Amino acid sequence: MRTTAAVALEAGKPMEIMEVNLDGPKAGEVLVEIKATGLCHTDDFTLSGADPEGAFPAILGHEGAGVVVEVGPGVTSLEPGDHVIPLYTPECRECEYCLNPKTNLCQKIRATQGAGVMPDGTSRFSMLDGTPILHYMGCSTFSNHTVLPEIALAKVRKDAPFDKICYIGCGVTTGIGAVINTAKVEIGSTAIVFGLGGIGLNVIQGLRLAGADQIVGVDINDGKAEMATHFGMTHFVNPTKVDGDIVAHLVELTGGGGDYTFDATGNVTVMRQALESAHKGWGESVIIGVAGAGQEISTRPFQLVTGRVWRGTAFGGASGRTDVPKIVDWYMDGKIEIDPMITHTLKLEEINKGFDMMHAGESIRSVVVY
Ligand code: NAD
Ligand code: AHE
Ligand code: ZN
Ligand code: ZN
Repeated sequence: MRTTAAVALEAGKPMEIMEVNLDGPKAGEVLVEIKATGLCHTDDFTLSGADPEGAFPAILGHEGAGVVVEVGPGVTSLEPGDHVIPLYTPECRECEYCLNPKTNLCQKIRATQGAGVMPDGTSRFSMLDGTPILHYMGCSTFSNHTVLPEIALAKVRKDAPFDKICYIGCGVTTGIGAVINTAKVEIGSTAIVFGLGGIGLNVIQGLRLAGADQIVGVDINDGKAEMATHFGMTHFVNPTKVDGDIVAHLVELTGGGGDYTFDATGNVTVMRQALESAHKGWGESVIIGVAGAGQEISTRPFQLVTGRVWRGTAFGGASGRTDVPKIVDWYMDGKIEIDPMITHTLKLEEINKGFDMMHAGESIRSVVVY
């Protein structure tokens, strides 16, 4: 079939909207009509050329929701008409990783997914002249139709709005899951969240859900404070307006440091600040942000010797086929909020404008509706 997609032809260039060929689903695969997709900073990171795994031409996008159109041979858990959320972290339920409750990082298709192809080593997308186009994070939600492995789709209830629940495909689950699954924050905790964008705001709402007492938000953009307060932030700090050392300031503000701190910026200097503003003796710092090729984190080992813990999280530690339908229920039941964070709704033709607004700090989440 033919479908319409935003194609990333090369790093650092705007995507181009074009008709592309899409082959039907092979064994174990599913054709999905994407109804809506969010724009995550990770898409921007890959488009910029900073992603060591970035390869072009590719169809980016990994935060979608849609409807099953056709299933390939052997698919048993889905049928046409089912509503689904694509999973860049699949859940095969049989690999060594899926069988270990300590991780959500299913490795069943990680190698081919990282190479931009389906599990059989080929792409379903091509240009009209036949040139192959790579998949991205196994999802490619910047295409109106896409093909995914069955194990990379969460089946969700049919009454949930696509233009909101698409955000559960990355930002919502990552932020809330970092608090609940990865940090396992306890009631009454003190927390510091660096970066109040599409991920950091969901960390904040996760902290409120978990019953944290003090929730400090840190961002260089004052414009992010109002929304963060709505979601549960109790104190805002703009590091560009702090006299002296930001870590010392945060340690004083929290009475010794955060029980839990989170990086949702992707900036390695900020990651160090997050670690060092965790409480001596027990503070845990969770890295969510993704840093570019060649960038490294550092700190004095003494910071760890004296009891701070440095950890990271992917997709908020969530096992997607199991957890994502539950998070959709939380949204539909009013336990979590999504709507205010979706500040802009765009057509596919306007997708590059969405990334411009992300760069300018004007948006929280932009969502493309097909
Ligand atoms: P975003 O652009 O919406 O938000 C980033 C925020 O960080 C902005 O508000 C910005 O003003 C702030 N910021 C930038 N530099 C800062 C600094 N020096 N100090 C304090 N704040 C600063 O991005 P997002 O979509 O929220 O993504 C955040 C990060 O999380 C990105 O690196 C993204 O790639 C990553 N991410 C990781 C996962 C995962 O599974 N680990 C999932 C989604 C996103
Ligand atoms: N390709 C990058 C790594 C990017 C990365 O860490 N991605 C996160 C999800 S970000 C979603 O917005 C992730 O899931 N990581 C686990 C994995 O297996 O990729 C690089 O540095 O090579
Ligand atoms: Zn993402
Ligand atoms: Zn698995």
